[in-house]
Amino acid sequence: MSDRPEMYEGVDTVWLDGEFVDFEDAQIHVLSHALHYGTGVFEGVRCYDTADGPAIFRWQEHLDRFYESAKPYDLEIPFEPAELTEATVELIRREELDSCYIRPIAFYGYGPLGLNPANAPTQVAIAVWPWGAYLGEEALEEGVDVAVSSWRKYASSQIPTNAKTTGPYVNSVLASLEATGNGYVEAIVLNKEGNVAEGPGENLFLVRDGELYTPGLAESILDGITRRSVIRLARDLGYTVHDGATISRGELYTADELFFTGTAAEVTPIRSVDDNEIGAGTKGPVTDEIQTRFFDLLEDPTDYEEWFHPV
Ligand code: PPE
Repeated sequence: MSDRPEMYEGVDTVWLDGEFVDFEDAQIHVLSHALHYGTGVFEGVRCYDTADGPAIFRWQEHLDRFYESAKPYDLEIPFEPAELTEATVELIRREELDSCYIRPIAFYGYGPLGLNPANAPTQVAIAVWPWGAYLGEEALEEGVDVAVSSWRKYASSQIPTNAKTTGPYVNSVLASLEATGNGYVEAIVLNKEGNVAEGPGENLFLVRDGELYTPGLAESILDGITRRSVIRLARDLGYTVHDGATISRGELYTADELFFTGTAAEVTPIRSVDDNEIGAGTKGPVTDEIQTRFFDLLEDPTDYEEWFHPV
Protein backbone atom coordinates (compact mmCIF):
# COMPACT_ATOMS: atom_id res chain seq x y z
CA MET A 1 0.00 0.00 0.00
CA SER A 2 1.28 3.48 -0.81
CA ASP A 3 2.28 5.92 1.93
CA ARG A 4 -0.50 7.25 4.02
CA PRO A 5 -1.58 10.80 3.09
CA GLU A 6 -0.55 13.38 5.69
CA MET A 7 -4.24 14.16 6.21
CA TYR A 8 -4.82 10.81 7.92
CA GLU A 9 -1.66 10.75 10.01
CA GLY A 10 -2.34 9.39 13.45
CA VAL A 11 -5.73 7.88 12.60
CA ASP A 12 -5.84 4.32 13.93
CA THR A 13 -9.35 3.08 13.35
CA VAL A 14 -12.13 3.10 10.77
CA TRP A 15 -15.64 1.75 11.28
CA LEU A 16 -16.53 -0.64 8.44
CA ASP A 17 -19.72 -2.70 8.17
CA GLY A 18 -20.32 -2.80 11.89
CA GLU A 19 -16.73 -3.37 13.06
CA PHE A 20 -13.92 -1.14 14.19
CA VAL A 21 -10.98 -2.10 11.98
CA ASP A 22 -7.37 -0.92 11.76
CA PHE A 23 -6.94 2.00 9.38
CA GLU A 24 -4.84 -0.10 6.97
CA ASP A 25 -7.49 -2.84 6.90
CA ALA A 26 -10.37 -0.59 5.86
CA GLN A 27 -10.37 -1.94 2.29
CA ILE A 28 -12.86 -3.03 -0.35
CA HIS A 29 -12.80 -5.08 -3.56
CA VAL A 30 -11.91 -3.54 -6.96
CA LEU A 31 -15.14 -4.98 -8.36
CA SER A 32 -17.28 -3.01 -5.91
CA HIS A 33 -20.35 -1.65 -7.69
CA ALA A 34 -19.82 1.89 -6.42
CA LEU A 35 -16.29 2.09 -7.81
CA HIS A 36 -17.59 1.44 -11.32
CA TYR A 37 -20.88 3.32 -11.26
CA GLY A 38 -20.61 5.85 -8.42
CA THR A 39 -23.48 4.24 -6.53
CA GLY A 40 -22.71 5.52 -3.09
CA VAL A 41 -23.98 8.26 -0.81
CA PHE A 42 -21.97 10.12 1.76
CA GLU A 43 -21.91 12.84 4.35
CA GLY A 44 -19.40 15.36 5.57
CA VAL A 45 -19.85 16.42 9.17
CA ARG A 46 -17.72 18.37 11.63
CA CYS A 47 -17.08 17.72 15.26
CA TYR A 48 -16.03 20.90 17.04
CA ASP A 49 -14.03 21.54 20.17
CA THR A 50 -16.74 23.49 22.03
CA ALA A 51 -16.76 25.05 25.48
CA ASP A 52 -18.66 21.92 26.62
CA GLY A 53 -16.19 19.51 25.02
CA PRO A 54 -16.21 17.85 21.60
CA ALA A 55 -19.63 18.05 19.93
CA ILE A 56 -20.90 17.08 16.47
CA PHE A 57 -22.50 19.96 14.61
CA ARG A 58 -26.03 19.17 13.36
CA TRP A 59 -25.52 15.43 13.54
CA GLN A 60 -29.23 14.62 13.29
CA GLU A 61 -29.63 16.66 10.09
CA HIS A 62 -26.62 14.98 8.49
CA LEU A 63 -27.90 11.57 9.49
CA ASP A 64 -31.35 12.35 8.04
CA ARG A 65 -29.80 13.52 4.77
CA PHE A 66 -27.64 10.38 4.64
CA TYR A 67 -30.70 8.11 4.68
CA GLU A 68 -32.61 10.41 2.33
CA SER A 69 -29.74 10.42 -0.17
CA ALA A 70 -29.89 6.62 -0.27
CA LYS A 71 -33.60 6.55 -1.14
CA PRO A 72 -33.61 7.21 -4.91
CA TYR A 73 -30.98 4.48 -5.32
CA ASP A 74 -32.92 1.86 -3.32
CA LEU A 75 -29.82 1.65 -1.18
CA GLU A 76 -30.91 0.10 2.11
CA ILE A 77 -28.51 1.17 4.84
CA PRO A 78 -28.39 -1.96 7.01
CA PHE A 79 -27.87 -0.04 10.26
CA GLU A 80 -30.21 1.99 12.41
CA PRO A 81 -29.44 5.70 12.86
CA ALA A 82 -28.70 5.01 16.54
CA GLU A 83 -26.05 2.45 15.55
CA LEU A 84 -24.33 4.95 13.25
CA THR A 85 -24.46 7.57 15.99
CA GLU A 86 -22.91 5.19 18.50
CA ALA A 87 -20.21 4.13 16.04
CA THR A 88 -19.32 7.74 15.25
CA VAL A 89 -19.16 8.88 18.85
CA GLU A 90 -17.08 5.82 19.77
CA LEU A 91 -14.70 6.45 16.85
CA ILE A 92 -14.09 10.06 17.90
CA ARG A 93 -13.52 8.97 21.49
CA ARG A 94 -11.08 6.25 20.45
CA GLU A 95 -9.12 8.68 18.30
CA GLU A 96 -9.14 11.17 21.19
CA LEU A 97 -9.96 14.00 18.82
CA ASP A 98 -11.38 17.30 20.11
CA SER A 99 -12.34 18.39 16.64
CA CYS A 100 -12.47 16.45 13.40
CA TYR A 101 -14.20 15.86 10.10
CA ILE A 102 -16.54 12.86 9.91
CA ARG A 103 -17.13 10.99 6.63
CA PRO A 104 -19.93 8.42 6.66
CA ILE A 105 -20.35 6.58 3.34
CA ALA A 106 -22.78 3.88 2.20
CA PHE A 107 -22.42 2.20 -1.16
CA TYR A 108 -23.22 -0.80 -3.29
CA GLY A 109 -20.29 -3.09 -2.65
CA TYR A 110 -18.78 -6.22 -4.11
CA GLY A 111 -21.37 -8.20 -6.00
CA PRO A 112 -22.23 -8.84 -9.64
CA LEU A 113 -21.47 -5.88 -11.93
CA GLY A 114 -24.10 -4.52 -14.29
CA LEU A 115 -26.12 -1.39 -13.74
CA ASN A 116 -28.87 -2.88 -11.63
CA PRO A 117 -27.42 -2.90 -8.14
CA ALA A 118 -30.09 -5.15 -6.65
CA ASN A 119 -27.71 -8.04 -6.01
CA ALA A 120 -24.81 -6.03 -4.64
CA PRO A 121 -24.56 -5.79 -0.85
CA THR A 122 -24.65 -2.42 0.84
CA GLN A 123 -21.48 -1.52 2.67
CA VAL A 124 -21.17 1.29 5.18
CA ALA A 125 -18.08 2.97 6.57
CA ILE A 126 -17.34 5.89 8.86
CA ALA A 127 -13.95 7.56 9.06
CA VAL A 128 -12.80 10.55 11.11
CA TRP A 129 -9.69 12.68 10.81
CA PRO A 130 -8.57 16.21 11.67
CA TRP A 131 -9.39 18.65 8.85
CA GLY A 132 -8.59 22.34 9.22
CA ALA A 133 -9.89 25.24 7.14
CA TYR A 134 -11.00 23.79 3.78
CA LEU A 135 -9.84 26.66 1.57
CA GLY A 136 -6.94 27.69 3.81
CA GLU A 137 -6.79 29.51 7.13
CA GLU A 138 -6.43 32.98 5.60
CA ALA A 139 -9.41 32.32 3.30
CA LEU A 140 -11.69 32.66 6.32
CA GLU A 141 -10.30 36.15 6.99
CA GLU A 142 -9.39 37.55 3.59
CA GLY A 143 -11.76 35.69 1.30
CA VAL A 144 -11.09 33.61 -1.79
CA ASP A 145 -10.65 34.39 -5.48
CA VAL A 146 -13.12 32.36 -7.50
CA ALA A 147 -14.04 31.86 -11.15
CA VAL A 148 -17.31 30.93 -12.79
CA SER A 149 -16.81 27.44 -14.20
CA SER A 150 -17.36 26.52 -17.81
CA TRP A 151 -18.87 23.28 -16.49
CA ARG A 152 -22.56 23.52 -15.63
CA LYS A 153 -24.08 21.82 -12.62
CA TYR A 154 -26.13 18.76 -13.65
CA ALA A 155 -29.84 19.42 -13.44
CA SER A 156 -32.04 17.96 -10.72
CA SER A 157 -34.07 16.41 -13.55
CA GLN A 158 -31.00 14.35 -14.47
CA ILE A 159 -29.68 13.33 -11.07
CA PRO A 160 -31.29 14.24 -7.74
CA THR A 161 -29.22 17.18 -6.54
CA ASN A 162 -30.57 17.06 -2.98
CA ALA A 163 -28.98 13.61 -2.60
CA LYS A 164 -25.28 13.56 -1.74
CA THR A 165 -24.28 10.85 -4.18
CA THR A 166 -20.65 9.90 -4.85
CA GLY A 167 -20.72 9.50 -8.66
CA PRO A 168 -22.02 12.96 -9.59
CA TYR A 169 -19.15 14.56 -7.68
CA VAL A 170 -17.09 14.22 -10.85
CA ASN A 171 -18.96 17.40 -11.83
CA SER A 172 -17.44 19.14 -8.81
CA VAL A 173 -14.03 17.62 -9.52
CA LEU A 174 -14.06 19.06 -13.05
CA ALA A 175 -15.07 22.52 -11.81
CA SER A 176 -12.44 22.43 -9.11
CA LEU A 177 -9.67 21.28 -11.47
CA GLU A 178 -10.55 24.03 -13.93
CA ALA A 179 -10.59 26.76 -11.27
CA THR A 180 -7.37 25.75 -9.55
CA GLY A 181 -5.69 25.09 -12.91
CA ASN A 182 -6.42 28.68 -13.84
CA GLY A 183 -5.02 30.02 -10.58
CA TYR A 184 -8.26 30.48 -8.63
CA VAL A 185 -9.02 28.96 -5.26
CA GLU A 186 -12.51 27.72 -6.06
CA ALA A 187 -15.26 27.70 -8.71
CA ILE A 188 -18.83 28.90 -8.89
CA VAL A 189 -20.97 26.57 -10.97
CA LEU A 190 -24.01 27.75 -12.91
CA ASN A 191 -27.01 25.49 -13.42
CA LYS A 192 -28.35 24.34 -16.78
CA GLU A 193 -30.43 27.52 -17.06
CA GLY A 194 -27.28 29.57 -16.59
CA ASN A 195 -28.18 30.87 -13.14
CA VAL A 196 -25.97 30.55 -10.09
CA ALA A 197 -26.14 27.12 -8.45
CA GLU A 198 -23.31 26.66 -5.94
CA GLY A 199 -19.63 25.91 -5.47
CA PRO A 200 -18.17 22.45 -6.13
CA GLY A 201 -18.46 21.73 -2.40
CA GLU A 202 -20.26 24.79 -1.03
CA ASN A 203 -23.51 26.71 -1.16
CA LEU A 204 -23.42 30.39 -2.01
CA PHE A 205 -24.89 33.51 -0.44
CA LEU A 206 -25.09 37.00 -1.92
CA VAL A 207 -25.56 40.23 0.07
CA ARG A 208 -27.22 43.22 -1.55
CA ASP A 209 -28.51 46.34 0.23
CA GLY A 210 -28.30 44.59 3.58
CA GLU A 211 -30.39 41.57 2.56
CA LEU A 212 -29.23 38.02 1.89
CA TYR A 213 -30.02 35.92 -1.17
CA THR A 214 -29.21 32.25 -1.74
CA PRO A 215 -30.27 30.04 -4.67
CA GLY A 216 -33.42 28.03 -3.95
CA LEU A 217 -33.56 24.25 -3.77
CA ALA A 218 -34.99 24.05 -7.30
CA GLU A 219 -31.80 25.62 -8.71
CA SER A 220 -30.01 22.21 -8.73
CA ILE A 221 -28.15 22.71 -5.47
CA LEU A 222 -27.38 20.46 -2.54
CA ASP A 223 -29.67 21.26 0.39
CA GLY A 224 -26.70 22.25 2.50
CA ILE A 225 -26.96 21.98 6.25
CA THR A 226 -24.60 24.92 6.78
CA ARG A 227 -26.83 26.86 4.36
CA ARG A 228 -29.85 26.06 6.54
CA SER A 229 -27.92 27.02 9.66
CA VAL A 230 -26.81 30.34 8.18
CA ILE A 231 -30.36 31.16 7.02
CA ARG A 232 -31.57 30.65 10.58
CA LEU A 233 -28.68 32.56 12.19
CA ALA A 234 -29.05 35.47 9.77
CA ARG A 235 -32.82 35.70 10.37
CA ASP A 236 -32.25 35.55 14.11
CA LEU A 237 -29.81 38.44 13.69
CA GLY A 238 -32.62 40.38 12.01
CA TYR A 239 -31.63 40.00 8.36
CA THR A 240 -34.10 39.38 5.57
CA VAL A 241 -33.03 36.17 3.81
CA HIS A 242 -34.35 35.26 0.37
CA ASP A 243 -33.76 31.50 0.38
CA GLY A 244 -35.51 30.73 -2.88
CA ALA A 245 -33.58 33.20 -5.01
CA THR A 246 -32.65 32.91 -8.65
CA ILE A 247 -29.33 34.68 -9.10
CA SER A 248 -27.97 35.58 -12.52
CA ARG A 249 -24.27 35.48 -13.30
CA GLY A 250 -24.13 39.24 -13.67
CA GLU A 251 -25.50 39.79 -10.18
CA LEU A 252 -22.40 38.11 -8.79
CA TYR A 253 -20.15 40.87 -10.04
CA THR A 254 -22.24 43.69 -8.59
CA ALA A 255 -22.94 42.04 -5.22
CA ASP A 256 -22.01 43.93 -2.07
CA GLU A 257 -20.71 40.67 -0.60
CA LEU A 258 -20.57 36.99 -1.47
CA PHE A 259 -19.71 34.04 0.69
CA PHE A 260 -19.64 30.25 0.59
CA THR A 261 -21.10 27.94 3.23
CA GLY A 262 -20.39 24.26 3.79
CA THR A 263 -19.35 21.79 6.42
CA ALA A 264 -15.77 21.81 5.19
CA ALA A 265 -15.76 25.48 4.03
CA GLU A 266 -17.75 26.75 7.06
CA VAL A 267 -18.41 30.45 6.22
CA THR A 268 -15.80 31.54 3.67
CA PRO A 269 -15.91 35.04 2.15
CA ILE A 270 -15.46 35.45 -1.62
CA ARG A 271 -13.33 38.48 -2.47
CA SER A 272 -13.35 38.29 -6.26
CA VAL A 273 -15.20 36.57 -9.07
CA ASP A 274 -13.48 36.29 -12.47
CA ASP A 275 -10.99 38.95 -11.29
CA ASN A 276 -13.77 41.40 -10.42
CA GLU A 277 -13.39 42.63 -6.88
CA ILE A 278 -16.50 42.03 -4.76
CA GLY A 279 -17.31 44.95 -2.45
CA ALA A 280 -14.07 46.12 -0.88
CA GLY A 281 -12.24 42.97 -2.02
CA THR A 282 -12.09 41.43 1.42
CA LYS A 283 -14.49 39.98 3.99
CA GLY A 284 -17.56 42.23 4.08
CA PRO A 285 -19.36 43.41 7.24
CA VAL A 286 -22.45 41.19 6.89
CA THR A 287 -20.32 38.14 6.12
CA ASP A 288 -18.18 39.00 9.13
CA GLU A 289 -21.18 39.25 11.43
CA ILE A 290 -22.59 35.92 10.28
CA GLN A 291 -19.23 34.16 10.36
CA THR A 292 -18.57 35.50 13.86
CA ARG A 293 -22.02 34.38 15.01
CA PHE A 294 -21.36 30.94 13.55
CA PHE A 295 -18.03 30.42 15.32
CA ASP A 296 -19.29 32.03 18.54
CA LEU A 297 -21.77 29.14 18.84
CA LEU A 298 -18.83 26.92 19.73
CA GLU A 299 -18.28 29.00 22.86
CA ASP A 300 -21.91 29.68 23.67
CA PRO A 301 -24.64 27.64 21.94
CA THR A 302 -27.52 29.36 23.78
CA ASP A 303 -30.73 29.02 21.70
CA TYR A 304 -29.01 26.51 19.39
CA GLU A 305 -28.15 23.74 21.86
CA GLU A 306 -30.03 21.20 19.74
CA TRP A 307 -27.48 21.77 16.95
CA PHE A 308 -24.76 20.07 18.97
CA HIS A 309 -24.46 16.36 19.72
CA PRO A 310 -21.97 15.82 22.57
CA VAL A 311 -19.29 13.17 22.06
N1 PPE B 1 -22.87 21.87 -2.15
C1 PPE B 1 -22.07 20.83 -2.44
C2 PPE B 1 -21.98 20.36 -3.85
C3 PPE B 1 -21.37 20.19 -1.40
O1 PPE B 1 -20.59 19.16 -1.68
C4 PPE B 1 -21.50 20.67 -0.09
C5 PPE B 1 -20.74 20.03 1.03
C6 PPE B 1 -22.36 21.77 0.17
C7 PPE B 1 -23.04 22.33 -0.90
C8 PPE B 1 -22.60 22.28 1.56
O2 PPE B 1 -23.40 21.35 2.27
P1 PPE B 1 -23.28 21.20 3.86
O3 PPE B 1 -21.95 20.62 4.14
O4 PPE B 1 -24.40 20.31 4.21
O5 PPE B 1 -23.41 22.56 4.44
N2 PPE B 1 -19.48 19.51 0.68
C9 PPE B 1 -18.86 18.53 1.54
C10 PPE B 1 -17.72 17.82 0.85
C11 PPE B 1 -16.46 18.59 0.70
C12 PPE B 1 -15.36 17.73 0.13
O6 PPE B 1 -14.42 18.32 -0.43
O7 PPE B 1 -15.40 16.50 0.25
C13 PPE B 1 -18.46 19.12 2.88
O8 PPE B 1 -18.37 20.33 3.03
O9 PPE B 1 -18.27 18.33 3.82
